[in-house]
Amino acid sequence: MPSPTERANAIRALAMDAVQRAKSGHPGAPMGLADVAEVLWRELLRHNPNNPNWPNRDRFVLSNGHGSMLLYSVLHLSGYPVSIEDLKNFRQLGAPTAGHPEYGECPGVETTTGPLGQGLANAVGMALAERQLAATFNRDGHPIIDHRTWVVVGDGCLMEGISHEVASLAGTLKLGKLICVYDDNGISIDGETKDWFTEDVPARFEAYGWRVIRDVDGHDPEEVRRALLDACADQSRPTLVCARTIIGFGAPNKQGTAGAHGSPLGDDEVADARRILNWGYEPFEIPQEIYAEWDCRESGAALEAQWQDALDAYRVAYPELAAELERRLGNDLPAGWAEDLEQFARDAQAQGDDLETRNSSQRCLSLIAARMPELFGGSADLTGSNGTRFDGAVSAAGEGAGNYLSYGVREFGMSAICNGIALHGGLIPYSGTFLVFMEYARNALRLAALMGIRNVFVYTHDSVALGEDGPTHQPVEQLANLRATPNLSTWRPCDTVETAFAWRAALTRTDGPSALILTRQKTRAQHRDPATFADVARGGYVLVREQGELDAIVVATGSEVELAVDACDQLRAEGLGVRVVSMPSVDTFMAQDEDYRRAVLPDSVRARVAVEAGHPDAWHRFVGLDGVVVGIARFGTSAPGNEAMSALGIDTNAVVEAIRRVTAAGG
Ligand SMILES: Cc1ncc(C[n+]2csc(CCOP(=O)(O)OP(=O)(O)O)c2C)c(N)n1
Ligand SMILES: [Mg+2]
Repeated sequence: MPSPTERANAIRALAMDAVQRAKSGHPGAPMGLADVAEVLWRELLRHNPNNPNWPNRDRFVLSNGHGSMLLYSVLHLSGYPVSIEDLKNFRQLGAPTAGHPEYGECPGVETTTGPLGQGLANAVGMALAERQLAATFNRDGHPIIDHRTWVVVGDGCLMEGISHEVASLAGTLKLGKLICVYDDNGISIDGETKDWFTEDVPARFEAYGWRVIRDVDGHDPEEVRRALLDACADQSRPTLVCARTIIGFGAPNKQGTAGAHGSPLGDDEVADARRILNWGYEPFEIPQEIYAEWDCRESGAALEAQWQDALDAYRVAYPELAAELERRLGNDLPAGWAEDLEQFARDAQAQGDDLETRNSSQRCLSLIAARMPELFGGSADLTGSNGTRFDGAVSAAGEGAGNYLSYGVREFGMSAICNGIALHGGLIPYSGTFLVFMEYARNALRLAALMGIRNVFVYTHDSVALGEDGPTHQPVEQLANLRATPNLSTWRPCDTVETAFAWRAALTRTDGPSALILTRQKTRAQHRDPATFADVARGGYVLVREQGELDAIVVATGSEVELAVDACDQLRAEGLGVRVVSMPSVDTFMAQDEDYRRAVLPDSVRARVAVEAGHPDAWHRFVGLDGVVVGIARFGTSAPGNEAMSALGIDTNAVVEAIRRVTAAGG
């Protein structure tokens, strides 16, 4: 019978062979972590290779995503639909075995990892989601949601600041079903970490309130088993298991050095490693008896079947709760919320109240949350400013069920935690901060877009008009950055009506995140033609139609829409036919059919102006070389909001002047 080491050597061989064949990749971490993975995946992880998405499975996150061959190997060996051909095609075009694990590309990959540290944050989000769902749905004798979240981190993840943010919060929240294994190998790319990473990691995690299991020999399966079982036994707080490992274990010359980290070992070294590991098989050859030992399909099916039985019993005992749970796990939104939100928009249109769009957003949220219990909100210590807390929100910081979390001043951690919540399923996260601090969270937003998950980012204080806090807080280039992010839908509404449409779009969207860009200051409620009301959903529409000839078009977003409308009114008196196009969502508008886009922005009219209190460059796609963009290409200034706007050239006069210029130019 194969020994644990032989089973682990299957991972080592697959990792070094796949990296060798791809001529690139990271053999070191998989070879170093093979013994840990062998115990965890074969004995402790509760998963079903036949149904990688079984809702009550344990979650596993490889935060050190460069070790992707570890994950692909164990998925293959355990019986997931990841074939030996897939491993041979590691890192090749179209293969599910991408350089770093990609969510949605490979069965069993729970999240996209590679940007170090974020996997740990995703795992915190998953553990938090599990606890919330358990608190909501479990009843005595019916622990229908009950699973662990496992995450493996390397030195790199723990050097990254985000690990501090999220480990600190996980400790405070006492996420007891979160178990983190630290691949403590003392090596990162530049060499031995003793010159740049010397803090006492166990003491650091203890200070966060974690339980720490120190000094585990990561190559001794017995010790690893004991540590992991021990970690499972205490659910009062998260656990860090510090596993000392040797990077590239088995490669005679490169093990224990950065040379094993990120490049193929080389043919000779691979051959020597085979000898040292006593692995006498050809590349990609795994003997049947080792496959048989790894195969988790039967045990996994049994685990899921047990849960299905429990679900049947739960359905009988709590039919309504069970139906609600299944609705949420099935990603079905509750009936009626979108219609109610549209009615809210119609009422807002009729009432015409001038509001800060952050305040409009809060009203939308209160309406939605009352109908959508899976909504899970929060803010990075700006709850009041962001307007993210809805009526009746309950704190999720305690043991009981909640739907709102104060994440503390942790923008990046919060955003990546929300990715984890979205990935877990059963909850729909949104989170708030100031637009300018989006940058702290930038890469989590990018990963949400890359993964195509529903996660809503609320960014308030959206321009220099926020005023006295000055240039450190006044966003300028952020909107351009958001709009340049593939698969992110960005909305900058001008009033309550557009804000309601933005929320509807963000929550209806299932294949990617949305950013809602909201004002600190009041904006004017706009009049709309009932015939075009529904066009708000198209992301760009004719808000004010020209009288007579169409002489010029002004495109505006958010708080600048009212400047465009005022300019249009002023010029109408002079006999100029100006059309105002409100474009709250450029990406949504660009997704409309060409006929619609041309009807809004007729090709024949080249006299065009765009106005937005942000960086102007991107607007030239709409106004062309003949057009003028009234924007801000410098940092802001500390002054009351409207003074700052005027000082930076964003006011009605500037728009009027710009229109005069483009019409005089004969466009
Ligand atoms: C945010 C981020 N910065 C830099 C990198 C590039 N990078 C990949 S692995 C690595 C070193 C990681 O060291 P460690 O986690 O100890 O991995 P090991 O060498 O032990 O496998 C770096 C800097 C990255 N993937 N993500
Ligand atoms: Mg390391």
